[in-house]
Amino acid sequence: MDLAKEIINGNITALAQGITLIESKLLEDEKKAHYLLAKCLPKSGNSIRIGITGVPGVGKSTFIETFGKLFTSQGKKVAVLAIDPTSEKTQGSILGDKSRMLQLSNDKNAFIRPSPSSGTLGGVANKTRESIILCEAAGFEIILVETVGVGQSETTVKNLVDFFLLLMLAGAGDELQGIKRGITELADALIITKSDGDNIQKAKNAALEYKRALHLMPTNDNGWRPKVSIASSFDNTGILEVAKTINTFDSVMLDNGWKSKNRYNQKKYWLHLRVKEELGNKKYNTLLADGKLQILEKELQKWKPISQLIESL
Ligand SMILES: Nc1nc2c(ncn2[C@@H]2O[C@H](COP(=O)(O)OP(=O)(O)OP(=O)(O)O)[C@@H](O)[C@H]2O)c(=O)[nH]1
Ligand SMILES: [Mg+2]
Repeated sequence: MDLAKEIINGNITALAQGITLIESKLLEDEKKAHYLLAKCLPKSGNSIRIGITGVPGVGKSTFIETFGKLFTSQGKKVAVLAIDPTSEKTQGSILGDKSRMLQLSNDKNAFIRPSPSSGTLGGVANKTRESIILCEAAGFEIILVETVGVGQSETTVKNLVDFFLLLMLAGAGDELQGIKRGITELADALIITKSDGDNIQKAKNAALEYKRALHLMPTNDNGWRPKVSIASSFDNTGILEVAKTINTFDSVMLDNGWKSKNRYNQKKYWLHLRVKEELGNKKYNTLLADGKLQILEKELQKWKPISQLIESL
């Protein structure tokens, strides 16, 4: 079977096999994976990539279930991927609990894949980055990347997605803490979760506080000011609004050229990070000084997989 062809035809079994190949640590699989990526890359990119983060228990998986169903009900294909570098230690990786996504996991227009389970944060996230390429080649238009909010991972995920959602709890005594920690600077939207039952007023208050605080901050470099809203996955409230916000964001950023510019910058980020992680800092600095990386940066525009470019060094 020609795996690339099958993936591009939208064969989900082939997609799952392709991702397994990408995640494989066997040397003989590495070449095959590079070949597969090279074939899929020209068919990739036609999607909205959305990162979803927040502390454990904030309601990420439940949100993704409701949010994902909204898109599939509109006839869109939704892929859910995850980044959890701690999952090898804790065994149960995020998304291990498919029970939180029962409906979505039975939806023929959805594809759910747990986090690759070991390695450095950069290494794990890089596998997810490559998986995104395969999902897009298979025709998935909405890519959701779930990650646990553990400091460093937010920056990494930010470099994988077009739009970054930060889920927060109201009344946990942590209002505005995100702002102090600088996470909110990464977020394109802040959502106060579990806004249902007795919690609605608390959620509204928290949203107000965030709005006030964010108003004082400068806009992002793309002119976007983070949106603050409340939502409940249980009651299915506030979910449609988030989707609308993201659709607006996407069309504005497509039109003004920011989306493609940002994606190219992200590719450069991964090229540099992978070279550092795979070849070491010393070699990286030499390559940089010799202008070799700058040449590879240009190659990225020709749909060359990063893994293949690094191999050529
Ligand atoms: N009241 C209420 N509870 C919710 C809502 N969404 C999730 N929960 C509950 O919050 C708990 C955690 O939800 P998850 O979706 O597993 O949270 P998570 O952020 O994915 O958690 P981790 O994967 O462990 O990081 C569960 O008990 C859910 O039932 C909501 O909209 N309203
Ligand atoms: Mg979860």
